[in-house]
Amino acid sequence: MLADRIWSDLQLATMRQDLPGVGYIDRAMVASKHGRIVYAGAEVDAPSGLDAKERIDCHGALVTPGLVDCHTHLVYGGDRAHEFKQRLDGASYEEIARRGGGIMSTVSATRSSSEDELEYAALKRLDALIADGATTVEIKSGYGLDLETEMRQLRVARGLATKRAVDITTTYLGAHALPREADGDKNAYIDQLCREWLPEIAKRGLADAVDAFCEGIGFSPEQTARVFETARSLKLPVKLHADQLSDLGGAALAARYGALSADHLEYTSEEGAAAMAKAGTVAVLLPGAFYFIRETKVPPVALFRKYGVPMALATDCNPGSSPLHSLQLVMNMGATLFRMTVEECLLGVTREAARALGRLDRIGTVEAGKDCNLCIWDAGAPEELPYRFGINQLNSRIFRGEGALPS
Ligand code: DI6
Ligand code: FE
Repeated sequence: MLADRIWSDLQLATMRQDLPGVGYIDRAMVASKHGRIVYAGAEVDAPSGLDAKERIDCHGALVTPGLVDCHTHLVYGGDRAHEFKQRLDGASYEEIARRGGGIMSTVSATRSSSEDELEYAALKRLDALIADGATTVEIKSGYGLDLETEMRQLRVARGLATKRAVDITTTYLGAHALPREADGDKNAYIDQLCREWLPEIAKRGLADAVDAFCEGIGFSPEQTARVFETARSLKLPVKLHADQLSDLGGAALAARYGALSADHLEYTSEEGAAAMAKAGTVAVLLPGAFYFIRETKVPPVALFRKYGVPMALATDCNPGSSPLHSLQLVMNMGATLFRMTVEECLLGVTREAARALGRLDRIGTVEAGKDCNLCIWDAGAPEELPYRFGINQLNSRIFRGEGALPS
């Protein structure tokens, strides 16, 4: 067969499920045709007659799948650096919120931003993620909280895929916070979301999934369940911001609705972990938010291991609790803050993140049939990726078979 490109002399961390750990293959090669992988494996096992129009010698570099950021809030107006400064100067979160700050300040800034302004700001953040190795990025709405602005966020998010060589998936997070005009009536807000907004967003095909913030300062388990019922009736998969600040049984609730993922999970109980394992719900851990809000309760990684819950890692890139734009740093934080193993950190930003998006059929591992999304690293061993921080170890990034060649 004549492929388009062959990358040879790789140390390939395939992340294949049928191989242990990171699915490591030494002296490997990858061949792509029309953007898809046609062969990935040992050079000595390559089918005879496999050749390519272009061959790239990678001189023993480590290669992984393109990284997958499965939880971001990338599209929003303004920023919250001034609040960060106020907090360092001694103001409490509550004081800042009372002055109209916190999540509501981002809602105001997002509502008053045009589509172009939102896109311009989002592209800067997206470019940082791309330069760091991301080839797929999930983006949530949730800073509009009215139909028009939520749709604007989702349209901008979808449009980013036409501006950059990257896959975007979108998530409707209308149940993120209660806007001022709702006058404190969370039930009425959820009524309107379920009756009018979510069906409209589904009809327009603007969201690939539906999320909610189940928390004292967000929405109750009952309100969350109503959102999930509506999503299910519209055939949209669900995921949940669960057990971030307290244990409201969010993980078990997500599992009950067959959620793709439950995210944060600092306060998840043993029952929650067991329920997630049964439902196949991925645990998405977000060390950037843990670090930035100085949380001290670590998510129950040992329980997730015990029950066999797949663990993903993501940036949670957002202006309030995690202004973080690097999956490489996320790997390091997964290791240092959550004591995850090297294998768990690498799988967390590739295969398990793809699973959390319901996209494992197309991305997340390096094997024949999948999109040819690769990261070629200035590293020779997998442990080098979570080991160094504050340095970009990406040599080149391939998206659907195309991209910069290694230097
Ligand atoms: N959990 C978080 O950490 C963020 N949203 C959420 O549901 C906070 C978002 C913000 O402060 O803007
Ligand atoms: Fe989040």
